[in-house]
Amino acid sequence: MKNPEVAQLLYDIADLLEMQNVSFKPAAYRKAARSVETLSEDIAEVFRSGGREKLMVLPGIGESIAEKIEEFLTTGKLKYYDGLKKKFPQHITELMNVPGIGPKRIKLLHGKLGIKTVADLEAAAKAHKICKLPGFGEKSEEDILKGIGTFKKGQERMLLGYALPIAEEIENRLRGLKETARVSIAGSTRRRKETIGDVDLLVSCKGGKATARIMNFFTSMPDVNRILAKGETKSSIMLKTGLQVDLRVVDDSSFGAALQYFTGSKEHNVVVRELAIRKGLKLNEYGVFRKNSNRRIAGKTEEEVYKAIGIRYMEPEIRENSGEVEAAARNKLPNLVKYGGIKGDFHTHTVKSDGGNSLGDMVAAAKQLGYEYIAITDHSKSERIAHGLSDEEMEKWLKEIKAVAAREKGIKILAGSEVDILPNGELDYPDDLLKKMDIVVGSVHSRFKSAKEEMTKRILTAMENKHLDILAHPTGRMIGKREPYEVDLKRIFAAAAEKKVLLEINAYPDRTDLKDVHAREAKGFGCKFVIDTDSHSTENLRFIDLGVAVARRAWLSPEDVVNTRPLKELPRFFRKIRI
Ligand code: DGT
Ligand code: CA
Ligand code: CA
Ligand code: ZN
Repeated sequence: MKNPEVAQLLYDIADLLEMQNVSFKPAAYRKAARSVETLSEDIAEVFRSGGREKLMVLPGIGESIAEKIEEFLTTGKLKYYDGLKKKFPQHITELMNVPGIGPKRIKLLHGKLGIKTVADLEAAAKAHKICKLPGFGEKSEEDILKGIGTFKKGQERMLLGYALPIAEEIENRLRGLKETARVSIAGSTRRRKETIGDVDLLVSCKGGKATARIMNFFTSMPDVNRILAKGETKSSIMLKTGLQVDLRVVDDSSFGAALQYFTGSKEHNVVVRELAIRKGLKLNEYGVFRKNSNRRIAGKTEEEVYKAIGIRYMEPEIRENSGEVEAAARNKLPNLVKYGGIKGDFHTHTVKSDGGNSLGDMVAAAKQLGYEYIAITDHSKSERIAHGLSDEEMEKWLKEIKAVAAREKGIKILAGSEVDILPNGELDYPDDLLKKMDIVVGSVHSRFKSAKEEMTKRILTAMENKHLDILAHPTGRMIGKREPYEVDLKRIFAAAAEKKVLLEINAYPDRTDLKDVHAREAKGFGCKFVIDTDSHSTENLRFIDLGVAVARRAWLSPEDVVNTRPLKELPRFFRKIRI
């Protein structure tokens, strides 16, 4: 999968161009980067199958960028990029990835303090050298240190949305080998945690000799950068994308026990093992054994392992020692939302604002997914960078969407907007315009650093507006890029339940906002949810399962999530949707 590498290259070019005060081009490169980053197919494969022309079919990729991607894919280098970099200190692109400092400040820090790397930056901040520079203060120095923290966290762990396709690709390759019997992803990837430290894979093999062949195959895959360890039963590799993958090979009779063990979490395993001991049993990665006789009573499947200990099988997403073992013992496990159980998306963008595809493309893609409905929610006027629509433009756009909706038979198209929640809590369009929308999604997109009370009031005020249907990405975080804003979530949840404002679980890979623990807490307040992709292209619609994963980790049932409901039930949850 070449996508992360190519996307990073395009992002870096955008940053470098921005540092030279070039206009328009940086935005074009960022759009292209996002398009590649979120592509489901391997970009190298796209290129192989149809050359530069095929690349140019992708949203946001024109001839000049396609040419550069081609050069990078065929030679592994890009002259244009190397040329741009020459004009700046060596590690400039690394510094650009630290949230909170932009091109101008980097130039200044380099000029005044000779800062070249993130390590330099951290040292200078800790030595209080930065706060003394013109235009900086104690606060901005603190912010830089926080930004470095966010950056480092982001370096150590990969987003689930990017790690999962890579893991699944390797899983499929292993499954294709004649030597393997059963193959599964394990660890945090199987539990669908929002970020992944390393990917764990488990296979069982047919016969003893097969082990070596499986390991040889695994360590010599083309995307391996380094072999970290290679043994009979365990190997570790580092992929070119910087992701570590561990593979364990076990006997097929122990596959269930090994899968249970290596799926974790560690905390879940501790509790399950204690329970086994209390029942006079012993549990390890080889099976469940009677303590006295050491006779094995289970191990082939996970279901069998849990059953032997006297509890129900539980889905990997809830194995976090947060009450699941007790629930399983009392037969009180939740009925979790299902992958593939979503019937529509309430938050999507088109080329009308900052999306990469047309209304027609988005609708066709939603139909392809078998959806019953899709809401088109382009940005409101204050979102200048995202080409938000003025009152008049939005009014006209709603009419256009509704005209298309009236002709469309295969899917219900809802005309709406992602409307900014302004700093004073007002929505970014007047009420008589909001009234014309089938659906209103409200978002905070500015002043992320407001004090907690101010931000809380801002959102509570927005929820007073009876036109608001959905509170989008309620904490504003972007994993590895931006910390959540300070807000009193308990008060937000209480108000959302009371005002019947739906809370979004935004499925976009670096958002997953609300996150698992917050969504679970909100359910306790009686809140209802929607799972949305915030798609900026047709490709993004498939992120929906990342949102379903969050909902499952939050113990949500289909009853809690409005877009598991068929179209005919939507009027129960939205004031203005008519069917
Ligand atoms: P990660 O990689 O940080 O995203 O998180 P995990 O959960 O994938 O952790 P990892 O890769 O260190 O180990 C995979 C699983 O193996 C883990 O979820 C549970 C199991 N495991 C690893 N070490 C231990 C241990 O010391 N005790 C127990 N009970 N289980 C362990
Ligand atoms: Ca792991
Ligand atoms: Ca591991
Ligand atoms: Zn959006």
